[in-house]
Amino acid sequence: KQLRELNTITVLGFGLTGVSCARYLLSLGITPVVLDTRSEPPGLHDAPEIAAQCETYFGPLQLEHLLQSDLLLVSPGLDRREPLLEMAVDAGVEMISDIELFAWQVDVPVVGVTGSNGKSTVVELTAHILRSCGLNAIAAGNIGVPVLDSLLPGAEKADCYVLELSSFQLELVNSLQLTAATILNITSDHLDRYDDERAYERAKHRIYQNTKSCIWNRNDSKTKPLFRRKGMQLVSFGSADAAKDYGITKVNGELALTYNNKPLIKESALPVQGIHNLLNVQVAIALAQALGLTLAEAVKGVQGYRALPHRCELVGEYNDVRWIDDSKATNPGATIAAISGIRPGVKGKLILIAGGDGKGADLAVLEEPLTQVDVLITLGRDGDKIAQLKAKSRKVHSLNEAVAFAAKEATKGSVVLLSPACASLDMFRNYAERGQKFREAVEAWHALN
Ligand code: UMA
Ligand code: ADP
Repeated sequence: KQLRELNTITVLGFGLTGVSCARYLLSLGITPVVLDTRSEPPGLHDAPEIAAQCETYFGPLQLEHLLQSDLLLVSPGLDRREPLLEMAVDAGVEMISDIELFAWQVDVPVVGVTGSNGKSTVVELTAHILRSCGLNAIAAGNIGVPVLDSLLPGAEKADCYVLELSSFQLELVNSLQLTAATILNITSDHLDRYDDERAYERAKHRIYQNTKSCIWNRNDSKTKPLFRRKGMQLVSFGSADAAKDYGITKVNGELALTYNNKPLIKESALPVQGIHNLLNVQVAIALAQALGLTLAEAVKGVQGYRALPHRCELVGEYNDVRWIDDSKATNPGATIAAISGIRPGVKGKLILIAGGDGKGADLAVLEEPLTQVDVLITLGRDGDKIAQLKAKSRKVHSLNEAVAFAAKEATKGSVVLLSPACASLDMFRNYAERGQKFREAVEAWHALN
């Protein structure tokens, strides 16, 4: 596409994505108009030099700014159901995401990962495998690295990309050609941004639009491509063994990954544990294979991977009680995976700290998994909704209070798990800050007691 032929390109949103869009356009000699509904968007402080080179309007959106655009680059944080945006679409203004602009320019193979949970783990692990085989694989997208940054002049040339794609980003993608892509799982999330679950699922399925090899989860039929285009390959993974594709079996009482029924590697030889992580490893191997690695190279490449922080991370062990930070569990699906993954190894009590901003999700799906929890501690805006699901629970107002109560309840062999099933934004800057505060609270309590 000839971007330079367009009169006005407007960047909507001036957070991480907006800044990277504006920076990229400036590098092409194009001066964009930049809008953000916030009067002081983060980009103003993080990249004042970019703001200074653009025409900027911050504060409530004005329709005329949208209608004067030949192309609108919309940040993922903006709800497309916003009436002014709908009016602009109706008036024929083209609206794309930064991912779509990236797709217009990229000239090396790209694989994509979406799903309600496990995206970042799979993206990092896949990139790790590829790099261990000498490929310069760039991990980008929703993981926190805007895709266009890697196309700036002077940026290191990638051999391939592993993109984490959120449903918000996928809504505005049409021409991304993926060598392989996966929907890891679909559980309730982001219902504050979608009219219903179907709309969220449809956004996720856009990842298969122009994909050669679609990697889907046999445990979750919602992840299977809705149609099979000519040339499209289907590859599956799942927790049961299968004659074809990736599975899991038991070898001498221990879980092992399989491919076409043949054991590949045992769980104890992997750098991540728990069934959900075994599924993540299967997908990372499948993505790496789609990019040309042999099965043996991909399996070997898993070695040396280090799990990301705040995902079932052990942050302390005191008096035979383990404290686990799963702050990244921002929806019920992730918390259910944590409870079922951790419960079998708990000899004492399983103490769960949950609650926060539920984002409109149906928290009632936690009721059955909560029967496996011995002590429930709730906090945050939607903490009460979780508390209602269990006969007995303790409501607290801070993580310090939660840690103090948990420490008193814990017996030898217990596990205290922070896995909130909710976003953190009602009480913290983000999930990472929540996890960090948890760790600090755990350390502070044990320093004093
Ligand atoms: N916002 C406004 N007005 C605007 C623009 C944004 O109020 O005009 C608000 C949004 O409602 C949102 C916040 O600002 O609450 C951030 O939105 P943004 O579009 O500016 O976000 P970026 O800083 O560009 O970060 C985005 C992704 N954020 C979202 O999708 C909300 C980041 O994913 C991603 O890492 C980054 O682009 C680079 O690609 C974060 C995320 O929370 C981790 N993603 C969601 C998730 O994983 O569940 C989808
Ligand atoms: P995402 O990028 O999709 O948020 P992460 O890898 O950051 O995924 O993990 C988010 C949360 O989901 C963590 O709490 C983690 O323990 C949990 N999780 C990781 N992989 C899976 C999976 N395959 N299924 C369910 N939950 C998972």
